[in-house]
Amino acid sequence: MTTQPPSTAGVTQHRALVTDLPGPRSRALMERKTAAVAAGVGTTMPVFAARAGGGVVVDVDGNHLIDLGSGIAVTTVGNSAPRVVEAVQQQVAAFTHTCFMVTPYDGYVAVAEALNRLTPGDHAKRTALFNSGAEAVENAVKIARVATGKDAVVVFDHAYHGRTNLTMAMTAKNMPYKHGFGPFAPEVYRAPLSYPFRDGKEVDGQAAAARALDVVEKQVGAENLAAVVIEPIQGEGGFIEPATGFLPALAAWCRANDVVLVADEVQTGFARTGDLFACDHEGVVPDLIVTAKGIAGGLPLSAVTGRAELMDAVHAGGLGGTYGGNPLACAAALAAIETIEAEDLVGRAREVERLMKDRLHRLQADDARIGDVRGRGAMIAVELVEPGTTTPDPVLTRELAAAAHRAGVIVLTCGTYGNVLRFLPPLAIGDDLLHEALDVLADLLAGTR
Ligand code: PLZ
Repeated sequence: MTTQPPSTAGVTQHRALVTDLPGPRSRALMERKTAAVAAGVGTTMPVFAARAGGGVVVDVDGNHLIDLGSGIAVTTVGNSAPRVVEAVQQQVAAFTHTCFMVTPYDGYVAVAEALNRLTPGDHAKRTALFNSGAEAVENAVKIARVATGKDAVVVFDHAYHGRTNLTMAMTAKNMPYKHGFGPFAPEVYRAPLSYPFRDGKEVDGQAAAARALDVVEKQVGAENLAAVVIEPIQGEGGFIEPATGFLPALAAWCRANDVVLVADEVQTGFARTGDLFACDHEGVVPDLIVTAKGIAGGLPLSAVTGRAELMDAVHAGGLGGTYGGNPLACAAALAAIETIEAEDLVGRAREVERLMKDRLHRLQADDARIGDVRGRGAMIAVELVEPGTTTPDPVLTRELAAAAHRAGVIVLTCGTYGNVLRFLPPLAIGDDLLHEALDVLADLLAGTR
């Protein structure tokens, strides 16, 4: 139950198109973008944002779009959430940067304390702050290597961990993330995931874990392995929830074999999945947890939090970076965390799941192209297939997403096969907007039959 009405940052909460999408101002800006910005930096929609709040993004032509993307799972507390705005305004007027490694400040320490308190497990913890998800994943690997004295890293099929050199090696999908950018960092090995929709019922969580661990033992060897890195629900890979028991079995194996279990909760963290962290769902306690995105209400911040003895294994000066734990980002994070707790956004994410899954299951019941409805909390997806099969339908997925965009609903796609429509609404969105977005989707599905 929300204890106060969700914040809308002064943005009227409705969908309204006053031009075709993209409108003339967006089209003009897109021309400037093409002339000025590197072609490799793509955009999901050719529509430029002017302001945003609640469940709405307003574009430069005055169109009001329903936001089912949250800037890729970032603005979980809403865009320009009031506590975030106030905290950042105060901080920006006090000081913008000293570098924590030069003259530290209390905001960084307070964020570390909050993460140590909130992340799974009641053991002694430490936290280090960085800027991006990829940077934090890299640092988790650095920490695991020093702490174990071992080199190898195991990741999974369909994984996404970032675009830097080490994290490209860890990310599964070639296009667009890796193509032409090698050679990649060595000592990264890939194990099969648990993917219930594609595994079928015969491969339960235990069996899928045994399959993965067999690959790890035969092809890597626990005595060479520093870390197993996994997204508890895969994000870019297709919102894949492993079967129950998969994550606990991996965790038990890591514990028994002196291997650091790293949960990449960059996309799943901070109430997104209807738990504060997705690991909480099955009571899995990772040794290190990587967070970013939803942590700071839209400001760039990421973190590695974990067992004190692992985190403190690194020599002084071994972890850092000019901007890591920037004071504005820390102020925003403290305000975002306060918002999550004060407004029970974990509970709100569960309500969003119920509403969306109820509607999507009803759509699925008479549309065989919806092969699977899955995800948790406000991280929900449909996997689109050729009717009655598991053969991916990326063309339909692309068409539906493009049509939703033209209708003023921001949706994203994902998945190794490009056939997953995913929904990541901000938790400041109202039920009426969610229903309206799903009405649009239902009409579009009906129109493509
Ligand atoms: N780990 C689980 O989801 C970022 C990437 C979008 P950064 N996902 C969105 C794109 O096309 O670049 C992500 C993630 C998981 C790590 C990352 C990387 O986080 O903050 O983008 O570096």
